[in-house]
Amino acid sequence: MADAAPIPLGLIESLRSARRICVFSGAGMSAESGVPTFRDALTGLWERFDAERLATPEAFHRDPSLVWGWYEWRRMKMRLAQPHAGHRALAGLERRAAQLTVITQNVDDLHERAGNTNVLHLHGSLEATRCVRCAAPFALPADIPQEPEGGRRIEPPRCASCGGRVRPGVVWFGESLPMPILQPAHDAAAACDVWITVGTSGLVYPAAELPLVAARAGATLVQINPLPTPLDAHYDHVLSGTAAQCLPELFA
Ligand code: BJW
Ligand code: ZN
Repeated sequence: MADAAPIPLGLIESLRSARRICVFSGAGMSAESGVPTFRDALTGLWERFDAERLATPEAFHRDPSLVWGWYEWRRMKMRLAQPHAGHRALAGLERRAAQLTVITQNVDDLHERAGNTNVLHLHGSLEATRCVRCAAPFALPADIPQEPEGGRRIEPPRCASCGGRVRPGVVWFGESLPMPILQPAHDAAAACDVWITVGTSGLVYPAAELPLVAARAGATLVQINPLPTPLDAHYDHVLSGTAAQCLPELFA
């Protein structure tokens, strides 16, 4: 990847005077930690596994061991991944900024492992499994599944209280985002001075609306992505580079 372009002076000034900052991350944020994205031509999970068909309640109902096996494979990849320089730059920013809210679509915990404490997970978490029937939380075993290639069927565990199947604690297509997370994310978007989108294609709703909430409220909008996205025209600054390149430069 070529060096990223220099940071515009106007952006440096906006960041210096900002009191409330939101960072909105997607799969591209975790890509340089070795977690595959969803829709990129080169690394996208969904090229190989057709996850648009796996990440739905209907798929889990139809073929639970296929879906559970896929999620166990991803959980293994995420546990083996480490935060990169971009995650660490955001942890440093939280220590300095008056207020930083990280709003992430990612189901990994790389922001938290880097040191951020104010993180809203719009699409849930891979580790927060629960019973499909009674919603009781299920404690996953500490050891990680070892299955490098994915695609292996694994029967989901059963709930200790009702015997129902255990499901991943993520938000699938057709399911509502959790209001206790979406509402504060919306409030933070409407109140921020600077909004920084990192590594999302901006195709999945309602998450994709949040940058527009920040724009309507008058925030300065920044996009970090090595590729163009359909929403580039809404941004004040589009930085063409990766998360691990641009974030440490922005917050050096
Ligand atoms: C880098 C990089 C590097 C690479 N550095 N960058 C309104 C309009 C149209 C449709 C809808 C709508 N409202 C609701 C819908 C339906 C649906 C939807 O949005 N469909 C669209 C696909 C059209 N939404 C829903 O169903 C949502 N629920 C809902 O709205 O409930 C109410 C309702 C129900 C029914 C009907 C109507 C309303 C739920 C959405 C849940 C999404 N879940 C997933 C799976 C989570 C679990 C899991 O992980 O398996 O969330 S889908 C998947 O996509 C995952 C991601 O969080 C999400 C976003 O993906 P992301 O992060 O953008 O990744 P990519 O791969 O797409 O992009 C990566 C980007 O990074 C690229 O741009 C790269 O260039 C870049 N990149 N390397 C920086 N190093
Ligand atoms: Zn149960």
